[in-house]
Amino acid sequence: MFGAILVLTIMGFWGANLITNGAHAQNNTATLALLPTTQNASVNDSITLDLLITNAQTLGGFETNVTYDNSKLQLTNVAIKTGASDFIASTGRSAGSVGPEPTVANATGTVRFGAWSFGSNAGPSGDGNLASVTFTILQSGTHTIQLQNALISTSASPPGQQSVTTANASIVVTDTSASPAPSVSPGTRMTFAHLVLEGITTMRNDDRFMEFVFRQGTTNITRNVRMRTDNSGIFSNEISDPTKLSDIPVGTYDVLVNGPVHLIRKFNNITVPADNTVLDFSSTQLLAGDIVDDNQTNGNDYTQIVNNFGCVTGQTAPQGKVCTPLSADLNLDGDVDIFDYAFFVGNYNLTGEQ
Ligand SMILES: [Ca+2]
Ligand SMILES: [Ca+2]
Ligand SMILES: [Ca+2]
Repeated sequence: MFGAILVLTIMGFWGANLITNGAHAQNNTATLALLPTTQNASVNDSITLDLLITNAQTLGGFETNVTYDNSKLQLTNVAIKTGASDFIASTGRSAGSVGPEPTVANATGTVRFGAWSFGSNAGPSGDGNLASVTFTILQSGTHTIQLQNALISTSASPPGQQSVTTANASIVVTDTSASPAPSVSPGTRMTFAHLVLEGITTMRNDDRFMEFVFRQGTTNITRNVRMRTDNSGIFSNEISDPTKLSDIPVGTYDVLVNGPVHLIRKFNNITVPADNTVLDFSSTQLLAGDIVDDNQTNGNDYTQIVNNFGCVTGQTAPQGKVCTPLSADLNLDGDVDIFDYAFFVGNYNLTGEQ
């Protein structure tokens, strides 16, 4: 009885609030996406998509529509992840599900479902898997599956609402019955990375590209991954680029990580598993100062600090200074000041790992 009342209360809260789906993504905005974004299949195949949230902030609950062409796809299962080890309950909260009704869904081509949680602990922040959705393919062609009217509530009491955008709004399923099957299935694995940069312990506004080199013997696999910070300054894959690391073959690597103005740091014996995972490089920060990217901090980098010193994004350059590019902003906070200088001096004349 208590559970039923709570569900009605939370659904009432959701229903009473404006939908912010589709808003411009900001750093306090969560993202919902169905992954993988593309996959190949044949008629009568069963395909499963994972519903992933990124940048959740004290997640309390979620609800979303999944909309599809019911002449081409039939919904066969929605598995909402509310177990004690699942993301929504991972801080010790109890979770339950809302919906779905697959029979109704296949009559209309839309299914709505979600989950709620309660407990004394704050809900989880960061990225996690919320549900999986399985379809049987009825017809060949390209099929689009969309997320619509998504709502995210926080675990605060009373619950707050976190804005949400559905970045990957469409999934293309290409029928391959008329062409040879690819020798390697794309699979549904999701591989993420976390890393920290010196001097950054809070959120930054801009996404940054990080270079990862996965090395086995003399073979290097290089990926440039768009990443963004959470509230603690930990960088994670930006959701518009979620699969950049997901095709790294399973195995053990030495991984070299290069930041935008940083010396390379090498992490040895990193295992890439077949399952969804986060490769955690956040135990050791990348050192700042390699402005001219040659994996050394020397006089060339210092010259750029001097050129940029006193510059602030959006403001007129101080006399005698050159503010474009503002590449000496070592802590990525939009200016070049004594803090950037201090990081540089502390790391002067170093060479990164290789
Ligand atoms: Ca570098
Ligand atoms: Ca340099
Ligand atoms: Ca700065």
